Amino acid sequence: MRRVPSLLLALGLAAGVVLGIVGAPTVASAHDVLERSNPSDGAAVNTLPDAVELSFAEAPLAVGTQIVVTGPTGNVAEGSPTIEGSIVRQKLAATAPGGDYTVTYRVTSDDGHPVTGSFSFHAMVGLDGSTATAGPSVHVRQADPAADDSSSVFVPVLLTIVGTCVLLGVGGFLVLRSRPTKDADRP
Ligand SMILES: [Cu+2]
Repeated sequence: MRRVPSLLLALGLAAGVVLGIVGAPTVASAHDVLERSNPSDGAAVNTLPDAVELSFAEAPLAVGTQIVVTGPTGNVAEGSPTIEGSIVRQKLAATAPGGDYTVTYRVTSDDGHPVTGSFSFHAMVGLDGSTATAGPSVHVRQADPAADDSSSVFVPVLLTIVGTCVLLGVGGFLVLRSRPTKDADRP
């Protein structure tokens, strides 16, 4: 009798491990992450471009896109962002001055989940022709956009635990059900 539960335990663990391995890359690749931007994070550019561009790993969905570009005079994003393939473009107001800028974005990943993050850059000369009154401040690199995926790590772990529990439960049930027959067989 002892061999049956340990065999089931081994099967349950094996199935759980397989679920965990198969589940992990699927979940991790589900979210669009910011791959590059123009200007890039921490960059000091001579002239403020008339738009910021965010390049994602995959094309975000058209819904729920928000880009806020905050500079010395507040938000200078003008109009709605446009999506062309995996690139999200946000036009900037012609009145935007030189200085430090922080871009905060929110896009909808192709699995429907929101992806948010931010990055900063410095522009010496603004679109209004003004020169930044101060040099670039220290740019603290923003948290990795992929850090949003930290909660996803728990999904494969959960799958492993749940998979093991379900298989052990089913196995235990079968063992209990077969017990009277086996006991009756014994002299
Ligand atoms: Cu998702």
